[in-house]
Amino acid sequence: MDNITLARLLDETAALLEIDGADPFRIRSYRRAAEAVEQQTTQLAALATPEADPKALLAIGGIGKGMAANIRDLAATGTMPLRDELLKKYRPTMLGLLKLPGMGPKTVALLYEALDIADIDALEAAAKRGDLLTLPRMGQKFTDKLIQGIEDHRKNSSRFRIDVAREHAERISELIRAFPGVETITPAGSLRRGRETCGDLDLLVTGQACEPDVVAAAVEHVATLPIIDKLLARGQNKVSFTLRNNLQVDVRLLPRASYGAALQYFTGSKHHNVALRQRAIKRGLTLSEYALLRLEDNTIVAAATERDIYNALELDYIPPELRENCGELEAAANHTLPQLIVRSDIRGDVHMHTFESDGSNSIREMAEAALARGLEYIAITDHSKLLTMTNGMDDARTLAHASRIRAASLELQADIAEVNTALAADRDLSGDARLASLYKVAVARRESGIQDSAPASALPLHPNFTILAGIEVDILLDGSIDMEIETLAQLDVVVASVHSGFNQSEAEVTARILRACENPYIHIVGHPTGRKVLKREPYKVDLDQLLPTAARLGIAVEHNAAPARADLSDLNLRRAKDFGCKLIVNTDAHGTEELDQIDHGIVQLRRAWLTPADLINTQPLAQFLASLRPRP
Ligand code: DGT
Ligand code: CA
Ligand code: CA
Ligand code: ZN
Repeated sequence: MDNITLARLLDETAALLEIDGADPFRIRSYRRAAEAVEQQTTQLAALATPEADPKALLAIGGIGKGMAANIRDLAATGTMPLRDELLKKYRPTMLGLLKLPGMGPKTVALLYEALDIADIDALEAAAKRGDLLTLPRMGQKFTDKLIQGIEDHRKNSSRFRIDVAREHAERISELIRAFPGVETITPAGSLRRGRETCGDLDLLVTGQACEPDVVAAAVEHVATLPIIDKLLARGQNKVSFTLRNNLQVDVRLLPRASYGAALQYFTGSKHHNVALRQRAIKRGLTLSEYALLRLEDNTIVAAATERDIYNALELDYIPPELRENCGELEAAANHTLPQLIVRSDIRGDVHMHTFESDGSNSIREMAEAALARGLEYIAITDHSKLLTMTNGMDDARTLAHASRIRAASLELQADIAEVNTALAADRDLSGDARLASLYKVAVARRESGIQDSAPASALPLHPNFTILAGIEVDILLDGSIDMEIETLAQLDVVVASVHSGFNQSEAEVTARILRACENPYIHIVGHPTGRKVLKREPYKVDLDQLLPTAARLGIAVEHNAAPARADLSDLNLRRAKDFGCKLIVNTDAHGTEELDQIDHGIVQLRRAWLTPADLINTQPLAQFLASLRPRP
């Protein structure tokens, strides 16, 4: 039994336990074991035989004595006692139901008990017949939502969110890189172009191991990777397989001499490639995945790098994010491609949470993490009171929190000065309990030689780093804001977002947000469409009304960089720019590491052809504050 099958059976057991109402810790132990098994780089079945050292399995994190016994049972018999027991009560297809929106384990158990529903098809049929209406708390509204949810699920389940795809790409690349002679692995296709979702992964591999005379062994290495669920195809220099989650991976191993041509070809998009080939033909050239050739004598014009190919076609190099055949060839020919935004252009991130509401870090921790990433300012914007499940703040708590934020900012600035001075004098502060972590950030920044664009940042830590006091208020169903104007007036940054009433009609949602915009203390409309990539359709806000209104009032429109949200699509970002909106990109981080989500945001901004001048948080603090909507 291979690792993937093992992991799948453990995961299935976890889901069945969940439906059975088992202890959450017990459920989690099976989930963790499934993950641990899947991460292994060697096949575990060999360690699970009676002859193998029993300690070998236990050495794996996430696998204890009981779980090791389960794995031995699974490897020996293809099943285990607990699984058999659960399968007497339930059917394995029921775990598919858990993937539907609004479908928890209790509902799944109820559906099975009452109506013998064990898979999505049966559920859909029952919902359409109106059978669910006989069950408690399942009215017409629930049924309608469910039918829509099933439809969305069918449509979405064949694509993967970019961050999920990227994570898999990195993990697989690591495994491939272990083969001697592999030098470079580049994700191509939609992942490289930065699309929000990927249909499959395209990985290009080059290096000595991929030269034609020796490639066979490298192909063998790839075709036997332990993460492979189903091997789909295996050719001379190509391996295709699927992972346990059904994500397809196409790996191509290519000699260095044609790497650029292959990278260009497999990055796409298809439409960009078609247009590029036509351009080649007009010049008596022919472009393929192997090379750009002269038609008359088949001599190679360019092949090793993408830049060579574009330049040989009298084009500037076109960044992958622009390759959608949306005018990029014309711009490249006329030398008018935009100077696309990059991560280091971002100076501030003004939408994030701490454990005052539903974040997982303190003000100081968020600030130090932002400093480590080279930011110059942040705003802490915890939730307001309407969001009770996030422990949202009322007016009094908001003001108390704001003064703590401002105190933390002043204290941090003083500490930064002390750390910078110490560093300049080669004085070690790592033993200082209060300054140790800040000192560590400073040392790391000095050593990595990160240079920010601001002159002040010649110092390891930006001396004027500022934590702004902000809030993310809720736009109520009628468009009012769940906080007093007097409170908002005392805050530096006010983000207003919709977190409820997703079923309102287009007219209702639009009027509601427009009314919120009339509140003169709102600076930023947070995640303005409320969509969740592959999970939840946007609420029906009419951007053709919202965007011009925001532009007229000077309200900034947020691109939420969280890959689950990617709130404004590339097209909507372009629309926002065309309407003259102030744009801002924020992470909405609920923990320090989520500050890195900014990368996903940047990719979408690049796909929208945006430059640093199109965003307001590329400006230094003073200009940034001045570009927020002025207070009455
Ligand atoms: P995806 O996987 O649906 O997210 O989108 P892509 O763009 O990654 O598409 P995929 O994986 O089918 O192919 C990767 C690239 O290979 C694609 O962007 C362009 C190139 N390619 C694939 N098939 C064709 C084709 O039939 N004609 C042309 N011109 N290019 C192709
Ligand atoms: Ca692809
Ligand atoms: Ca592909
Ligand atoms: Zn937020």
